Amino acid sequence: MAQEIRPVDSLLQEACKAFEKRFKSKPTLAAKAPGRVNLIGEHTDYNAGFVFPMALPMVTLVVGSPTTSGTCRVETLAAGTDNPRYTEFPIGDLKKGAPKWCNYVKGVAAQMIGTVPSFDAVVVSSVPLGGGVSSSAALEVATYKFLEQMEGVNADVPLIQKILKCQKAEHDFAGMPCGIMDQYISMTGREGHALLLDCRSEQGKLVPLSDPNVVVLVTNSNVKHELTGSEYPTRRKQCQEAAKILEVPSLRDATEAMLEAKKSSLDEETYRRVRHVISEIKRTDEAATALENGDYQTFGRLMVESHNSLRDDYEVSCKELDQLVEFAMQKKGDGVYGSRMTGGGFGGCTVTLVERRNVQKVIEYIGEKYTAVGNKATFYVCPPSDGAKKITL
Ligand code: GAF
Repeated sequence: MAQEIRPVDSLLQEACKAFEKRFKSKPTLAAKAPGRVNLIGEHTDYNAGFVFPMALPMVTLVVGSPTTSGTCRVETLAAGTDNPRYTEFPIGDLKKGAPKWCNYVKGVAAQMIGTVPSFDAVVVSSVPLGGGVSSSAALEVATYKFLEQMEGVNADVPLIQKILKCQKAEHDFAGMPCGIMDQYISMTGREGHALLLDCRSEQGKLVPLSDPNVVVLVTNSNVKHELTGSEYPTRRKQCQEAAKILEVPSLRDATEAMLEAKKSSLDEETYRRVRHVISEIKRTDEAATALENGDYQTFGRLMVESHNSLRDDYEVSCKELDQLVEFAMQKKGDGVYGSRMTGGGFGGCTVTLVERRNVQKVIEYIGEKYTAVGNKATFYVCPPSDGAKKITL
């Protein structure tokens, strides 16, 4: 069975109730921001390439009020976060530390320093944590949208600056040198659309994804391998060094011919990393066109090629993700167009494009197969949803 996605109203009620209980007053401001699933274009954003994500119906909410005490007081109700769930810190001296979940809040506040007052806040979320669907970007962007409503904060900051501030929060306070995709889509997603984002120009193009006969199925492998922390920066560095060797500003500018010409100057591993990036950027562009033309067969084929490239050349998949993709693709011809790992890798989720009329059968099939190999998957049928929004209380 697919997981029920909690309505925003119910999350909001829970957050407001918890706020009143803890702070003995009603919150005055609120904002929400979604997680994301990337349809195709993985590990291309930090290479100035294309990505093709959509915003999820699962969201993070921040409710709260400005205060004059100088001390921020924040509680989270989000499942799976590290303890303690309540913490205090001075707005005048923002430093990363424990608990980890609050670093995303502090990191964003640090980007608005001098303009935002201290605040009380409660966080609640339906975005699965550590599932590779950007629970961290959702918290950063929701925090930004919450804080920007406070007096003294410049509301005219261009959208791209807001996105970059949220990305910087993640770099500085979570130590994750991420690209721009997650914060961008969380801030700007649109209901019924995926977003083809050119990470060089930072311009996005909305592509309709609202065919009632097709659904996006997100499957959580419920595993997260510890490698994640170190492997991502390593990949990023390998790409930067390869770009130098190929004498291009970034791998976006590299071609297969250039790669072949420099093959002897690259070690075998780096060669494969570059091959992934070059081919993935091309696939992403092609996939967006296929979707625009309603050509789901081509889109699905490109998804599988993307997965294979991430598994073999970029080496960011894992056994469980490979199994989920394999089981999904066993239902090709029975409603499944394509499937792949999504996000940074080493666990988290897969994304599958599937006919609506067959989705329950496909869920059952994958679920049973995955249980038989000793794991338990969680399924979400996800309509492309809106990006971050202020909520009027
Ligand atoms: C993570 C990062 F945060 C993104 O910027 C992106 O690089 C992704 O991994 C891989 O495509 O989600």
